[in-house]
Amino acid sequence: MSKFDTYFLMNPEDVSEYAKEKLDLFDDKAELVCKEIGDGNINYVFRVWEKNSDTSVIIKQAGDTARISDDFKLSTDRTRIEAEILVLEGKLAPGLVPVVYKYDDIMNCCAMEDLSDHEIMRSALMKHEKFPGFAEDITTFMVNTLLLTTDVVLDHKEKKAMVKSFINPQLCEISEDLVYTEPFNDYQGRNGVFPPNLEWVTKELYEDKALRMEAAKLKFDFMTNAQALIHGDLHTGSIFIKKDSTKVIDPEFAFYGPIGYDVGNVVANLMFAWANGDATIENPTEKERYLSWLEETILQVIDLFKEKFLKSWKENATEVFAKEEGFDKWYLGTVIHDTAAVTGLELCRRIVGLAQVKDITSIEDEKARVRAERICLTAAKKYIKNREGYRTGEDFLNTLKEAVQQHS
Ligand code: SR1
Ligand code: MG
Repeated sequence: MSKFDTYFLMNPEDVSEYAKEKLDLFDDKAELVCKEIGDGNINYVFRVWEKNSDTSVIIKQAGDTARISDDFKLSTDRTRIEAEILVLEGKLAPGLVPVVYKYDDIMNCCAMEDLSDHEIMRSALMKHEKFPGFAEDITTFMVNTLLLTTDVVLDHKEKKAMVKSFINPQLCEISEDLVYTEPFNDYQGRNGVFPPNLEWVTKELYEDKALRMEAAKLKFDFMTNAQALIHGDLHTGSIFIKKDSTKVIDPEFAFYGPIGYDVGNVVANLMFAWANGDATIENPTEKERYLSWLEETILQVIDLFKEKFLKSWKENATEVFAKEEGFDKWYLGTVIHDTAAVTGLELCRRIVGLAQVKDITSIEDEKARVRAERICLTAAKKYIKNREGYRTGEDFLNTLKEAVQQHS
């Protein structure tokens, strides 16, 4: 009998005990320290380390509601999804995710590699740090985990079995509501619009019928387009980074959905970093250097993704029609249109919705924050409404720059 034979939500002392009993990392006499370090909206994340040694581990546990609010009742199966996806992603994109040590389906927790020598990318970007290898790493991660799980590459019966195994209805419902519906129709009254922008947001988002129509179409695409096994929440808070290493974490929102959902999340969150830098860096040279690096990174995320996608398609496609001349480029074109749409949706929902981003909310000067939000939302509307016009990284950047011009 063990105290861990029946599920309960652990505190740090329980987690230390758990680590000693259930993992092969520590011996019985080890003196362990444990701290809850999670700052996400969903789960509890504990770091456990041994005093006087370098051994440490992360243990992530799921509760039956989201940490951000008890309104969200969630199946603890999300931890199984997260653990299995991390293992799969580790095979498809070696070195770009943490190593999983153990998944426990009773305690609904997962033990994994401690990445304390890395930093959460959003926090690093808010200190205006640059990561020259990021575009290369994240595009490899996306092409490998996304294209290699589509019908282009996998046997269709195997792919359908994966669709079934990674069905994730409750976490998908969160995205359906928070990303696709509520930024344009606050029907649950959960949005958190910055008061000085309320009138502007009401006119530009809630009252723009054409925009709501496009959001409705995109929501139905998100719910029905089982294209690839997507991460489902690939923002800069789901990425650990240091100068020479990128690790993607937190795939609990994973399911079979549109590829552009992941790519668009990366692009939008780089734009939040851009908006933060633009609003807060005072030294003109420093600002120019940081914003140029972000612009180049946004451009590269799109252009390297496209280049690697077509190369991988040539090397890995198995579907007969995938070899039809021009089909690869047509397919990729639709992925870039979806990417533009999701860039816009993510920009909207993180500014007006329930789950906001610190890049924007931490801008202290009221005028600067109003402007930063309007730049992002103006660009967002174009990405959503004109999504079929986007082809290259430069197209994405031009829209951001036009929005800046409009609010200068
Ligand atoms: C109720 S969860 C709110 C948000 O946090 C997660 O990181 C996802 O982005 C989700 O939309
Ligand atoms: Mg998360």
